[in-house]
Amino acid sequence: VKNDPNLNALWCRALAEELQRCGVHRVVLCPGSRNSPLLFALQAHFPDKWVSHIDERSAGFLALGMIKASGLPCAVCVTSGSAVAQLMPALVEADAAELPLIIISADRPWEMQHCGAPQTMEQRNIFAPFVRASLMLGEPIASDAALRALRSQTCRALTERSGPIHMNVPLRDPLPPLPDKSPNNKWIKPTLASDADMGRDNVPFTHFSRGAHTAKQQLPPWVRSGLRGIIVIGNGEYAHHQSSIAELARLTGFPVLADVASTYRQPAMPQIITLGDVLVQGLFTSERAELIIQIGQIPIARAVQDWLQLNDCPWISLSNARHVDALARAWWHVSLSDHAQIIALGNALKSGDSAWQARWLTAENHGRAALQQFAHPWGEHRAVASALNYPGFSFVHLASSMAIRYANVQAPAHPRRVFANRGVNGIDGTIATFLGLAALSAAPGLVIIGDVALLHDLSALKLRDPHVRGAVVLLNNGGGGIFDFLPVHNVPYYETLVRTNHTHDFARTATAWDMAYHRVSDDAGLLSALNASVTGSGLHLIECVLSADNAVEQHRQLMAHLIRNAR
Ligand SMILES: Cc1ncc(C[n+]2csc(CCOP(=O)(O)OP(=O)(O)O)c2C)c(N)n1
Repeated sequence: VKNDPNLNALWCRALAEELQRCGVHRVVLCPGSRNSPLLFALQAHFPDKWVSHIDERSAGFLALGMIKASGLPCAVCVTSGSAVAQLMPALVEADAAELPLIIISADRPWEMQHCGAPQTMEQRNIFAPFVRASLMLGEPIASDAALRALRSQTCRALTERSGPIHMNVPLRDPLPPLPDKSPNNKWIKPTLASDADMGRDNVPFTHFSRGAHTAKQQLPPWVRSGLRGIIVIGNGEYAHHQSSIAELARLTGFPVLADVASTYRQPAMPQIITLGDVLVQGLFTSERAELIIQIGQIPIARAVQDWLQLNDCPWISLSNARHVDALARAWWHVSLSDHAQIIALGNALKSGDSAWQARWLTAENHGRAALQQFAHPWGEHRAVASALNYPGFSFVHLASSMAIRYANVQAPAHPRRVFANRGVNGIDGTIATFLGLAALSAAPGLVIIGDVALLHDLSALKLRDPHVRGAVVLLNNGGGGIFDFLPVHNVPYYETLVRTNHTHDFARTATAWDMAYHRVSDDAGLLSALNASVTGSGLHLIECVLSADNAVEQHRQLMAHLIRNAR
């Protein structure tokens, strides 16, 4: 990769080298002519760590899945024009969830801007509200100073605050990495100093330190031991902060209401409450906490949100930059990265009211026993419970809408990771994100998804790598079932305008995408299809045929049973 036949190849090599040396884990490459110098350079610097895909929207979500699976930054490279705009859905999710999605867009040079040149639009700062850094490069220049600046600024952008970044890279013809034989070719490779040409030896060109934490704050006077406290954790990627959170829980003894995709519902974590939704509507309805610690996003269950707000007590928000305080309740805010401050907090709060803590844990145990004993009829809860409890899947991805809500009740604490795109709660990109997660996992994966979300992202199935194994469990209730739970279901034209009822034939979808297909309408059928997907090869589409008529009633009956028994 040292020989650069033309200036674009040199420029893009320097860029790709710094991305690799700064720790970018995978690259997703979308085809185009303007970005072809970037494609070749990235492919050369990420051998075995690149994948090519035609649809930029899915490519963005694929990279997002890879970031979630690895905990590392991943990049997506696109050509100029509308291709760039296709990355917006994955980007807004990455922004809200604070995930390091690195967008690299090729652009036309300045002389082709604002004059009607083909495939050219305003790309500079197009993503400004959603990125932590926008590196808007100029056209390549074969000079030491420019190459050093390219390397240094790339390093800086990659070490800005955690979250997505955008690099816009204008390139002039001749584009491909071929020698330029045209008579007016001005580029003859000058003798460049080796650090500008080759960078430093396998380390980032410039190391940027993230800066020291703010001075330690004095704890407020209301932080004291013996309190009836509670910790709530919303869905999100908190794996980097798990030891701080677990230590805080251990020190305080507070019950931890952990959402299904909060990275905390793991048996190794202390005091997990999975049935917070049930307990706040039952045993604890009229009881109040003396201190609330909210970690990350607000909890998904509306009942938990409502109950929390009834508590007129101090509220601490432990969060990263984005999820500071959605309910505007916090008295005090501490950064989730500030391990020392979190431990100081835990030490000052230890130990909470032990009788209160014991009652939450006992009610949780009774509730889980009642959940297991409940004779679930065939329906959405039954399908989700069977899929979640089926052994052999190495990770689970949950679609927004009802899949994650049913799973929030059904999922026990389990060592495997549970993911969901809950930054902005989109139903888009669910399959592509799942395939990004699956690309980094040798064992079978499971995605549970509604029919509308699957129809929304069918083109992502093209992404399928032949090694991907697992199951797409489709909850087919013929439209957006979540809306049946809302008052809107009584309004005329509801079924056409909101629920968007359909009779799509998913068997034909499976044939078109060459997937093994199972159509199941009872639990035995589902279990045998799950078995086939865990033991067989490839990705299986398991369509659960569900009635649109009884989901709301079944959910209410289950919740009533759990509320009665979780005491
Ligand atoms: C990108 C996007 N578009 C629209 C919505 C609004 N929305 C929320 S749920 C939903 C219906 C989902 O239906 P389905 O995937 O079948 O799941 P179900 O509601 O039946 O569980 C829609 C359209 C959204 N969240 N995201």
